[in-house]
Amino acid sequence: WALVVADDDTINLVFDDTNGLGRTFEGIGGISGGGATSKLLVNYPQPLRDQILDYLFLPNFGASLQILKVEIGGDVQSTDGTEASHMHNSWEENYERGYEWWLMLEAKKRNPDIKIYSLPWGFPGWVGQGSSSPYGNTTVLADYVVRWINGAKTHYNITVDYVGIWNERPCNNDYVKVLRKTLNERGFQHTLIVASDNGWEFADGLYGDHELANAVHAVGCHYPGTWSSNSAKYVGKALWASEDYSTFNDEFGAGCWARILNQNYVDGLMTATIAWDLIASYYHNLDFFRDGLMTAVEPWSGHYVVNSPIWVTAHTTQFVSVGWKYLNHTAGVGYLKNGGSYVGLVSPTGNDLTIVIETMTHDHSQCIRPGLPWYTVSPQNVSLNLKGHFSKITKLNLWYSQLSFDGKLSNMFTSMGPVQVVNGMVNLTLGLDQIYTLTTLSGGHKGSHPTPPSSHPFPLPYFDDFEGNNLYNEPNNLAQQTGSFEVLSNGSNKFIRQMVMEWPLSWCGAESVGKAVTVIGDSTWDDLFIEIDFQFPTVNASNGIFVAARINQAGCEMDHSQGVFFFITSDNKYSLTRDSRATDEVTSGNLPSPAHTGWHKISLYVQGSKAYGAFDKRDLFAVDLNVHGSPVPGFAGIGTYNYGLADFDNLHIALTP
Ligand code: 147
Repeated sequence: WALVVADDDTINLVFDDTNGLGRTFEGIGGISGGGATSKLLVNYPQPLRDQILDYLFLPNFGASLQILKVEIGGDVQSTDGTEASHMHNSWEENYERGYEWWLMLEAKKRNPDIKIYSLPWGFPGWVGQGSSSPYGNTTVLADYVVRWINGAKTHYNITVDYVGIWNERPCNNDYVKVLRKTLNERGFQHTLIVASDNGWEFADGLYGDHELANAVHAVGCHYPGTWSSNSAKYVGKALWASEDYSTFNDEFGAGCWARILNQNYVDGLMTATIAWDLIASYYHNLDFFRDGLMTAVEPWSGHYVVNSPIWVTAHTTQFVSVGWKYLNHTAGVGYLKNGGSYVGLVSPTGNDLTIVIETMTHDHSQCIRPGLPWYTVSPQNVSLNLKGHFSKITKLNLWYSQLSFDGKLSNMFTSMGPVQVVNGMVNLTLGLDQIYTLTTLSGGHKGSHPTPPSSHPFPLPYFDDFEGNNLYNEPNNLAQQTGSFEVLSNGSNKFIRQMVMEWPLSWCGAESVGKAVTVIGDSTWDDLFIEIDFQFPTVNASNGIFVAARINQAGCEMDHSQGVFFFITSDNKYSLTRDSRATDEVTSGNLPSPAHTGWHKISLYVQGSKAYGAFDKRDLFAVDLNVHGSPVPGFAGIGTYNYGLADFDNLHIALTP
C-alpha cells in the first residue's frame, strides 16, 4: 500500500457538512422472488445453509443486507418459477406455503433491523373478480395484499416495512389509494408504499394529486441506469432503484454493482438499491442463471459460491446504516475527474463519516440493462479534504477491493488498517476497477466459513416419498414453473398436491401452457427413466397428469417447451406428446384399467429416439419419437393436464428403469 504525496495533478475532493446534507440513505437489498430465485436454497444441508444466510444477512460478516424484498407469491410464473399464493382460493388462507416466510425469519434472526419489502408479480385468478386485471375490484386486491402483511405479523411477528403494487405491470392510482387506506385501517400505518416498480413516470402523477402523493413513501424504478427524471427528483419523495443489477455474478457483475451502488445516488439521487436477485438458487438453464449476489444451486452437494458482488456490497453496508445521510453534491458526493465516483455519508449523530469511492471502467461494469454510454477512467491522485465537523477526524479506516479481469484473483474487501488524516487531508492514488471505503467506524469484517463441498451433478438414482418435508412447503428440488405443488398428509402418509384450480393473473404469460408443470434435475439429462404414483382427488381434480423428460425450456418460456410428455387422463386415456402444450402427439390410446380413482403408477423411459410408457407397471407403448436429429436434452418433470388438483407420491428418477 502506498500513500502518494499530492502533486499538481491531484484532484481535491471536499467532504463538508457545513451547508447542510443530502438525502437519507434507506439501504441496499436483495430480492427473493420474481420468481422462485431462492428455490434451491431451502433444502441445503446444515450447517451450509446457515453459512450461506450469514454471507447474505449477518451484520459485519458479508453483504450485511439492509433490505430483503420478497415476492408475494401469486401462483404465477415470475421468471424462474412460481411462488405459492397465501390464498390459492378466495375461501382459504395459509401462511406456511413456500419459503419466503422462512427466508424472512432467517434474515430477521441475523439482523432484526433488516427492512422487509414485499411485492406481487401476479395473482390467483379469483383476485380479478371476473376481470383479467387484478384491478377489477381494488378492495378485493387490497384485502388480498394486506392479508399477507397481516399474516407476516400474526404468524411470524414480522413487520412488513414496505409494499409495492404490481411488478413492472400497469399501476392503478386508485388502487394505490385504496391500499393506503386499507393498510391504515388495519393498523399498518407504518407499512410504506413504494410505487410502481416500473419507470419514473409514476412520479409525474404525484404532482397535483395530494392523496396519491401522501399514499406513497418512495418512487421505485427498475434498472434506472443510475438516471432519474427531474420530475422524480423534485416531487419530494424518496427515489429507489427498487430492482436493479440482474447481471451475471462474475467480476463484471461485481463491477456493475459497485458502479450503480454509488452512481444511483450521484446521478439519480436514489437512496435505496435492490439487487435482483438476492441469491441465484435456481437451476442452470433457467432464465438469468447466476444473476444473484451469490450462487447456491446444489443442495445435493452443498456446494455454493460467495461471488464478488457480496464483497462489493460490504463496502457500503458494513459502514453505513439506514438513516445515515448523504453529503451534499459538491461537498462530498460526485464524479471523479478522471472517471469513477465517490459518495460521503454521515451518521445521524454527525460524528461518523464513511466515504465510498469506485473507479469501475466502462467495459468491466456493464449491467444487463440499460446500455452504458461510453466513458473513460484513468489513474488519478485524489486528496480527500475533510471540513466542517469532519475536520476533527484524525484517522480513517481503509477497506480496499481490486477487481481483476485477466484471470488473476480479485482482491476483495481487504482491510488496509487506518490511514492518518494530516491537516484534514488524505491522499490516495486511484487505479482502475477499484473500490475504497474510508470510514471513522472501526467495525467491518470479512467473514468466512470453511470451504464448502465441491460441485457435483444432480445425483441419480433419485427417490423422494416427501415424508421429509414440512406440511404446505414445496417439495425439495421440484422447481414449479406453472401451478403450485404442496406437501400434504393424509395422516399417515405425505404426498404432494397440485393446488391451483384456475388460470392465474399472469405475469409473463407462461400459464398459457394451460398446465401445471414442475421440473427437476438437470437440463442436460438425455436418456432417463421417471416414475411416480398419482391420484385424482374426488373434488376439483385436474383432468389429467403427466410425467416428462427432456423438457428443454421452462420459466417464462414454459408454454413453448419441447420434450417427451406422457399424459394419463381421468377419462382413462393416455397420450405421448413432444411439447408441453400437448399438441404434437406421437401416440395415444385407452388405458387397460381405470385411472380415475385411487393411487396409480405412471412410468416413462426415454432412450435415444425411443420412448416407453407404462401404467401400473403394464406396458402401454414403445414408440419412436420421430425426432429429426438427436433428441434435445432437458429437465425431468411432472404435472397436470389442466389446472385442477392432483396428488403425487414416490417420485423415482434414474438413468434406466
Ligand atoms: C425483471 C423482473 O422484474 C424480474 O422478475 C426478473 O425477471 C428480472 C431479470 O432480469 O427482470 O423484469 C425485466 C425484464 C425485462 C426488462 C426489464 C425488466 N427489459 O427488457 O427491459
